[in-house]
Amino acid sequence: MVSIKDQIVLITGASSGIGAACAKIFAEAGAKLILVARRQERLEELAQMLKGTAVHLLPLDVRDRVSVESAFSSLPADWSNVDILINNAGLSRGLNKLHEGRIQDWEEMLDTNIKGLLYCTRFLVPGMVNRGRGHVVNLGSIAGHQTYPGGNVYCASKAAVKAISEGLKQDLLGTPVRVTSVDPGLVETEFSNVRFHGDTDRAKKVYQGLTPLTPEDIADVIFFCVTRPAHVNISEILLVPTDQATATLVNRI
Ligand code: NDP
Ligand code: 8X3
Repeated sequence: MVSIKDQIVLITGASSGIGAACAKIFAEAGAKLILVARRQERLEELAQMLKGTAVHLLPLDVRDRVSVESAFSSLPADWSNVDILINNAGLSRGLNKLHEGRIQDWEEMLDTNIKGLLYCTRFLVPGMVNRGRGHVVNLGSIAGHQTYPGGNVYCASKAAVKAISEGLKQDLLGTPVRVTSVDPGLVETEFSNVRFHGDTDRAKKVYQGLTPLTPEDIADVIFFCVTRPAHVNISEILLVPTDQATATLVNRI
């Protein structure tokens, strides 16, 4: 098992859900954490909770290429050699039929889930290649494997993440830098609340009558992937709750 102690782990979307759970598991293992999200106060609360861990906060919007580049290139010297990039920031907006969809929602999903992930990857991976060490973990989704009604643009964004992970792995062949796509099914986080623009009752119904995955379940799998020996690359993991067979086939009581 590869030791995580003192490795620099940059997590996007660390202010909630899967990203926050990743911060906790990597903190317990002694990593140094760079935490990225838009909600600075949430990042500060998390850093407070992780007292004793070296934490550097980068409150920014991953859609803003200039601020991503400027924040990453101005990291202090003892924070600049990122070992593990967890491209987790992402969201869905709406569950409308494509021909009735809100264009603003589409742009937000595509700009965050695809372009934001690309900016972070583009700015950090060259350093990994130069240093001869590194691991990129992308949060894909079951939605990148199977399109479901109303999922259209969100599913497309996660299908793009799947293609980008595969492409990056191919382009990094011959270097020791590893690429993993972690593709969950239903995980109870703020995800559905964001998808339904704050309609918490509708969001709750997504997980009603079944046992969803928890953010900690996903963090656990990510931690497992990055701690495998250097010659092992787990390319892709699709994980679903036991109550979920496909994107749309679930067992509810
Ligand atoms: P949450 O809504 O709980 O967390 C999303 C995180 O992304 C937040 O920290 C949010 O922070 C951050 N984020 C969103 N937009 C931006 C942005 N423009 N710039 C920076 N950070 C941003 O959802 P999850 O934890 O569930 O989602 C994490 C990832 O997992 C996403 O990529 C999602 O698509 C994926 N996923 C989720 C599944 C689920 O069922 N929950 C299943 C499969 C995949 P802030 O708002 O502070 O910027
Ligand atoms: C999140 C899982 O099924 O809601 O990516 O799209 S799903």
